[in-house]
Amino acid sequence: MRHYLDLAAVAGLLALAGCGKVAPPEPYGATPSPQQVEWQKMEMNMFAHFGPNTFTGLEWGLGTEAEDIFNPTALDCGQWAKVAKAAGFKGIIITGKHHDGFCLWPNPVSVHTVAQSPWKDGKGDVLKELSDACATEGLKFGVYVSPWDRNDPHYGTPEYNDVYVKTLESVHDGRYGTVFEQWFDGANGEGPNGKKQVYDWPRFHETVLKYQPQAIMFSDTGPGCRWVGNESGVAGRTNWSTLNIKGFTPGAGAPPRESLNCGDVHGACWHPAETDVSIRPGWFWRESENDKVKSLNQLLSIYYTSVGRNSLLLLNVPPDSRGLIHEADASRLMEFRKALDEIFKDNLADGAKVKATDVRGRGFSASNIMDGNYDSYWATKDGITEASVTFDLAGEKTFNRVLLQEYIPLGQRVNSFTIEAEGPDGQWKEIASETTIGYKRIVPTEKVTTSRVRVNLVAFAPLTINGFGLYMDNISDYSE
Ligand code: FUL
Repeated sequence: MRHYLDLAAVAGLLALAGCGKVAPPEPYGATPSPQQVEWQKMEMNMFAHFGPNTFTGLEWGLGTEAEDIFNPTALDCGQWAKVAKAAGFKGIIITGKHHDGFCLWPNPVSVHTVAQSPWKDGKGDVLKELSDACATEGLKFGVYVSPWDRNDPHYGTPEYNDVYVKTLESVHDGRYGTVFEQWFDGANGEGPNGKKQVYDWPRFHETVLKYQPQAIMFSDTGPGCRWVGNESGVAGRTNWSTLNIKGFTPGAGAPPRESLNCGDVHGACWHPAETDVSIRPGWFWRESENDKVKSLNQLLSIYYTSVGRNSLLLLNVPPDSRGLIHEADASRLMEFRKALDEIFKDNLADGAKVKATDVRGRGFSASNIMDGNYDSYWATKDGITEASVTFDLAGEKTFNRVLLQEYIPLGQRVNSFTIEAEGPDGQWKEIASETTIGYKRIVPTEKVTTSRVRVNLVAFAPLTINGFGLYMDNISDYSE
């Protein structure tokens, strides 16, 4: 009998628990694929522009460069990967082929490649060396394969699309392992016959996905991620990861710069912004620019206007003519890493008591924001799209950066928010007023000392917030 009662009690408890279970909010609008979420979590990747331009000093090679110009004296992709890893990048994207058409791998459909160069007696393969080095360091490997080709004689005719598809195949068919990102730049100049190429984008995309179904494809119109609309490292202060692409194509037919920079509210596709910018004035290495590597302050500012504005940062660090990342760039990257670690080491909101004006129910409490688990978040009830969350800090804290994260697997929904700090008089004072959050938003504020912070949010659907942080940046002078 006793035994029977116990079982009944347990069953009752289980039933109660079942009743208390609350369903998560419905996804809102366009949502990311699991690969796009993983990609966004990478936050910072390294771009490596390398090829004939590294030896000629040109930005856009002419395509007529002799192959023997490509002859790095000490190429060491292991060094690139070690520097990238130490700097905190999660992947490297290399210009396998830039507009001059020279291929850094022995592309079987081209006679303008490393195989025709004196480097390693024509037996070298930069993509092989870099993909192996990335694997050794636990970095992801990606490629830029320029559709525009100033060397290929077919360029400007339908045959070129066949050549380009075969070119893509020889990069993506598995010989270099998994490719996390394919970069399609939009430049589309004239071919040798004076004609512009009509690109077969659907076929290009199919080709990549056939071999690399997980690959994120970059272009002005996605489909994996979008260009941010400038090369200065600045995503929109308002930045939706959604974009409308109907009627647009990469290159000359790209969406307006404003859309690329800020996304489109309620846009039909999930095309998050990728901010590509060079650590040097040019995309390729030049001896004359060794003293023009961006300063620590500039790099930190770029970090805030890219990663801090719901974008991934793709920072170009071009290897030099030896085939190494130059000391000037490498040491600046180490300063950058050190500064980021210092600024973001201590989340001054850790240990805060979190209270929200609305909670969806069991499993969605406000304290989820601070639990460090990406997939647990605070959510509000259906119909509740405006709410405030208050952080009672573990004592008085001084900060000048506020970090917020939305749970993007369910879409991007916050449309505006304000941040307030409680003054010594008990009065709330607004310290920031902004629009979007997305995957990650870092808001600069004045230097504030307080023990209570409140965030007031307005969204298009129930709120889903999974991260909050307060940090003190004593290093950069960044403000908005
Ligand atoms: C552009 C190119 O024209 C530049 O040379 C550079 O590679 C940049 C990242 O993409 O489309």
